Amino acid sequence: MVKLEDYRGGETAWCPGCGNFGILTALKKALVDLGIAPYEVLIVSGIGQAGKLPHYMKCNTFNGLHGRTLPVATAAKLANHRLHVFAVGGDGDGYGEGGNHLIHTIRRNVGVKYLVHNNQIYGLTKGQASPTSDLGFVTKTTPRGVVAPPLNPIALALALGASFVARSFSGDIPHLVHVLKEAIRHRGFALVDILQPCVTFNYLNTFAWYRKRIYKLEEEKTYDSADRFSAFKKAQEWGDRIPVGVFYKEGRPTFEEQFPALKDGPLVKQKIELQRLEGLMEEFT
Ligand SMILES: Cc1ncc(C[n+]2csc(CCOP(=O)(O)OP(=O)(O)O)c2C)c(N)n1
Ligand code: SF4
Ligand SMILES: [Mg+2]
Repeated sequence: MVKLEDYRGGETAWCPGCGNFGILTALKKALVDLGIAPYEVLIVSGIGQAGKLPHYMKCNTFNGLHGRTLPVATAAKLANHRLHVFAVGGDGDGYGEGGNHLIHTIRRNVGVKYLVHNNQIYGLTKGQASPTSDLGFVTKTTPRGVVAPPLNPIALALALGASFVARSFSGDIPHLVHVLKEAIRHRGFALVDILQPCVTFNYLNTFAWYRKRIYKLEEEKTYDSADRFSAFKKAQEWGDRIPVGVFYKEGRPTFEEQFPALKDGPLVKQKIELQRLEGLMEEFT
């Protein structure tokens, strides 16, 4: 039986009280609840405080360049589509530097689960405004306040035809575990935007600020997560009331399901014809 200790990784270097801890705990718990063992999991990350998460878990991990998690995760999923592949990163990493990759990974419906630690700031580089910083938010690089409106990741994903779009809060671990389990069970790409307070640099979007505003879509009896237009309407809410939960999900073919070469099993398990490989290598010499 899989246990939480099986996933225990290295010493953490996050600030005490950081919202990232809740995400680390919830991800391990969701995997254990679903009986998924560390050898079946790959976590890909780029650069940032969020990008350190794979260092703190014992499983397959890959730490690459800032904003480039999704191409790596896509390649890994195609090489071994039986693996549970996660991409994790910050709001800067995913919605700024890696924005272009997000668009095309959603469009392709690659079976990767994408966890965005959305602290509405660049944490690792000491507190510059990010694409999701609220209007008027003052930082060292925006001393008169942010003037561009924030990117809305939920609305963006819905508009691109994402097959699973959710938001949760790192201060509510049971809710986050529930949403992560839903995302893992979903076939295809899943975006989970996680509201993650940065206790050192984001003085505005604190745990208390979120707790006052958050409400759960699951508790709205009439909410239908199969209706993209209702989801789009909910995605516009931000400020006094902030919805969390699964905004939208639908079943549609995944990217990897459509490759004939993968029908015989994962590429990593298939027999390689060495002669063909040698021929290919020769072309590069
Ligand atoms: C190509 C590139 N550009 C910029 C940087 C500098 N840099 C490192 S982390 C970071 C922002 C991190 O913010 P975010 O992705 O929100 O992660 P957080 O630290 O908040 O978790 C930046 C700009 C870099 N390492 N590589
Ligand atoms: S700077 Fe912010 S995001 Fe980074 S570890 Fe500290 S509290 Fe967390
Ligand atoms: Mg950030």
